[in-house]
Amino acid sequence: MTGAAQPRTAPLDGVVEFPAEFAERYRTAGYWRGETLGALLRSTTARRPDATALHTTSGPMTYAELDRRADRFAAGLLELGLHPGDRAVVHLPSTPEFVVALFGMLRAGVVPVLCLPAHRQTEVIHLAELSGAAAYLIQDLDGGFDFRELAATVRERVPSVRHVVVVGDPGPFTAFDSVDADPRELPEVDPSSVAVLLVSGGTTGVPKLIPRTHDDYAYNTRTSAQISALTEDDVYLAALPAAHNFPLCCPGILGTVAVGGSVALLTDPSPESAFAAIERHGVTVTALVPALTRLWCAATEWEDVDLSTLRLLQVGGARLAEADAVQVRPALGAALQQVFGMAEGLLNYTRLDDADELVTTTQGRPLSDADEVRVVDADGNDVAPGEEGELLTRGPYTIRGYYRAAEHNTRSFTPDGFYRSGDLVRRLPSGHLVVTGRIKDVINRAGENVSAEEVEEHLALHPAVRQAAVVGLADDALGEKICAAVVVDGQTPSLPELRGFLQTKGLAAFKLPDAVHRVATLPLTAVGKIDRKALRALIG
Ligand code: OOB
Repeated sequence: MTGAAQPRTAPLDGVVEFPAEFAERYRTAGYWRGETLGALLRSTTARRPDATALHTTSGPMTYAELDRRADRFAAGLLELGLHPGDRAVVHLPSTPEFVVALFGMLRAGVVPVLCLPAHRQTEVIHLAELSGAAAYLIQDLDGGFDFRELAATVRERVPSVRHVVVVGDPGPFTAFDSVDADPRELPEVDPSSVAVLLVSGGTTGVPKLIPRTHDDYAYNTRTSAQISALTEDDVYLAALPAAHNFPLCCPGILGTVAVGGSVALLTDPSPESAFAAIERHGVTVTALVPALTRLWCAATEWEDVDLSTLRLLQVGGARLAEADAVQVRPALGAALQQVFGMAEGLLNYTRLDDADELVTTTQGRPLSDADEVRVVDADGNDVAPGEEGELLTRGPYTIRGYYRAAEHNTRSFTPDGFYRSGDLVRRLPSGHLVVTGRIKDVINRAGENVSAEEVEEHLALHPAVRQAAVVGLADDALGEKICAAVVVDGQTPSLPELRGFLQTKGLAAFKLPDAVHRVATLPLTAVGKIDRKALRALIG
């Protein structure tokens, strides 16, 4: 249904493009093949129309059916009045509708802004405003939360949002199932245009948007699939939220579709529900954060299930302790693959034929020969081999700038286009990286990135709080827990009170502090910034 006669999608404003000589190099080397993500599904469907694309609660959905539904959804979106190049905030749990909507949007040239299910009002309004979203896609209810109420607020506060599309009972909005029209000629989507806007963990007050192009994301997907040896015989379980880069594309859902395998989706990654899904669908590959990995390994002690189909467990998002890494094979019977990635681009994988020692003690090496990685000291000079430093990177699938964030980009990228990851690493002679810490102030709580500044900003709104600072402290169960230090007038608000207050401000549950400490003053650095290192020592 791609019509050559249709106009090409116009480039989005506020995107930092790859410099021409790099784009040229990546094309010539064959990293960028001029393919769109919508076409990925098309070619698998042509090859394997009757194979199972998705396992749904009402049975298997074939590639032919997924392809048809994606086309009908794309046509339905255009009929609704959306235009190629429009943005739409997608706020759906991991369901078949997520996959249909994603491919439909990719084919219509409508750019999805991929919110995580746990995001709430603050994040959604910010992302809708920043992207100038024309539509907001939600599930009616999820985990006891009514997204239609949130949608009403979003519409009120963000005038660009003209349409709310609801999976389930639509209330006053548009039903997902009604976004359905006979396939029509679809716009020609430029492979170098932005395919998706991913949401960053964020180092500043609010999340940033990460523009990933069809070309770069397709390369990311295809090569990840090769590294994980994914084939049409694989059944991939999306246990983490589908909107996250890891289960979406590393190789995840998109990688599985690219090779013609089957995808099973999970909204609850607890061992009980995940193990049942693995047994039911014969899952071969899945991806987890370290906290869940530990939980799953422990649960094999009491859950009596057959996990023998599982061949590969990918673990990433936060540092996996060696003690947990060595448990994976004995407990789950699957090989371990560590993945150190970032939505901004660079992915590191341990390889399937790496020695056990590398797999359990490193976070892998870059996906591509064209990934440029530098490890630098505080002055930006390369450290000696094996020494710790900040990871800077540039390459065929790493962004050159956040979306509509010119000022921020001058800090997050070097003048020659390297992304400053904020991660501290050591590089081994084999090229494998060991993540040793982070210089940016993002707290990694159970694999979720939480910006210290964002929580601080909200805490400071409490009437009794004069000043607030937030740091992550090591925690056995969570990796890091969120600890707030507050300077207060009068009585110190209790932890439950502060959490309740932040929730009324619309902060997502995973960002709420796990502990609160009263301090007389906050330690400051020489230039007057909060000295988190000193603070950690104070309250840790
Ligand atoms: C993944 O992506 P993001 O964008 O949610 O978070 C990226 C940050 C990294 O900069 C690093 O600080 C941390 O999360 N991280 C790890 C890690 N993987 C990510 N820290 C230590 N060890 C690891 N294995 O989290 C992500 C994206 C794609 C694949 C996997 C993870």
